[in-house]
Amino acid sequence: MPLTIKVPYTRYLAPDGQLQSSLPAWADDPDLLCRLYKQMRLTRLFDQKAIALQRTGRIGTYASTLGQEAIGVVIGELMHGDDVLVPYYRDTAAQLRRGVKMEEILLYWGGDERGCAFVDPAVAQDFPPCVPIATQALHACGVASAFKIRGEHRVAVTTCGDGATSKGDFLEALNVAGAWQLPVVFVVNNNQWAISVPRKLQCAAPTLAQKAAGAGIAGEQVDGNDVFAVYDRLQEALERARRGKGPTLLECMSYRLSDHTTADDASRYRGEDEVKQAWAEEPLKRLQNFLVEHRLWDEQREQDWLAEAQKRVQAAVEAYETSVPQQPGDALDYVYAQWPAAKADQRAMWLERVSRGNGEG
Ligand SMILES: Cc1ncc(C[n+]2csc(CCOP(=O)(O)OP(=O)(O)O)c2C)c(N)n1
Ligand SMILES: [Mg+2]
Repeated sequence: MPLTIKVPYTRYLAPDGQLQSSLPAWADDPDLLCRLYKQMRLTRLFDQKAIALQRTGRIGTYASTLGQEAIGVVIGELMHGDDVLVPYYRDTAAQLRRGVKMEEILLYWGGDERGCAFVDPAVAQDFPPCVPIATQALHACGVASAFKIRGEHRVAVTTCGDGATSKGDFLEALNVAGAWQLPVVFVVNNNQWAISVPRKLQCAAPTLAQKAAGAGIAGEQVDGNDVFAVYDRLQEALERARRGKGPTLLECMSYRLSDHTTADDASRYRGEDEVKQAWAEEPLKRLQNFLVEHRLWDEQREQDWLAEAQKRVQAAVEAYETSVPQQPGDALDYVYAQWPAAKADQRAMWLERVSRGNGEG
């Protein structure tokens, strides 16, 4: 018989915006709730713009965060300035709320190294998005080890998808986090798909959060489309880590409403009914319904904020498009602190080919 592990699951807000249970005390703060909503709305607008920029050849491949805004916005809202975010490639929402500039995110997806060097000092120590699956989980443990050795009350937060939890790197990271009791929080964005592989083919365990048990750390699930649930449980996980009480794996149940990236066509491998159902449960409309019903938001505020958000996104696009292009050598310069002598020929060859207009070589 497979071992059964009971994993806590938290949801306050049902998909229609109605409360399922009474809210914790921290939620009695209209400014906070409106701020979370506005940030989610802004993120969605930016995300749509990024896809449009890719479609018109102005950035490269882009991984949309559509439908998963609650998770990222709450991460960005709750982390302290001196915590470190070690994100994956679907973390536009968290990065923006942390203070990464929209034009920096566009630079990153436009293939420009400056999209990895955030100018705001508040996020200067955050890592750039990690594309190799799950490797960032171990990097986060390294960061958290440094905090622990120095006796600093800081937390490393790392994110990944459901598919990433199958990787050795992820399981090794959980293990070391538990063994060394590191101040790290693993946020799993379970959006039900790893490109074309559905969650149920990815792992036989009923939850991904229960992987925490094997490492001796806390693990739980939340409705990742319910901003209240994510906030409540992440807040506790961060505080636990900050007080030296150990790491947490927080599995946030959500859905990837978009294609995997702009290089994908999800209609080839998943049915319309499933996507339709997921739209009925998405986080932005859910929070909006709640706010409107509690008279904290209305159509006028929505229109005013949309106009302001459009302005911000447009200004970022202009800043991105008018930025002076990097030198070709910059594509290599950040790979090593110092370019190795043994690879000097390769560098020279690259620069020579680029100068002949044959950069792909
Ligand atoms: C080490 C490695 N192997 C394979 C890939 C190709 N790849 C890119 S995204 C992806 C699926 C990841 O799915 P999941 O972890 O669920 O994250 P999601 O994209 O759904 O947010 C794979 C296999 C990669 N980027 N890195
Ligand atoms: Mg996934």
